[in-house]
Amino acid sequence: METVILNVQGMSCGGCVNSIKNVLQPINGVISVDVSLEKAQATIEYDAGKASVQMFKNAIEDAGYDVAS
Ligand SMILES: [Cu+2]
Repeated sequence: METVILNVQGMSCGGCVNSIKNVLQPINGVISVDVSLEKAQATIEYDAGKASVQMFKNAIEDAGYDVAS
């Protein structure tokens, strides 16, 4: 199991937090998702054999937010 922390730009409220959780949790291989509005971060535990950081970035960007590299 791997853990990655992504810096997410553009979140302004709890609805944004839920939006990001909702796009990350269904990705195959994602074990847990924690999103902090205060830190502007998403912490994702995942199985690296099934999911990748690039998939998470794409999902977050498709939802209308930006991921700082
Ligand atoms: Cu919001």
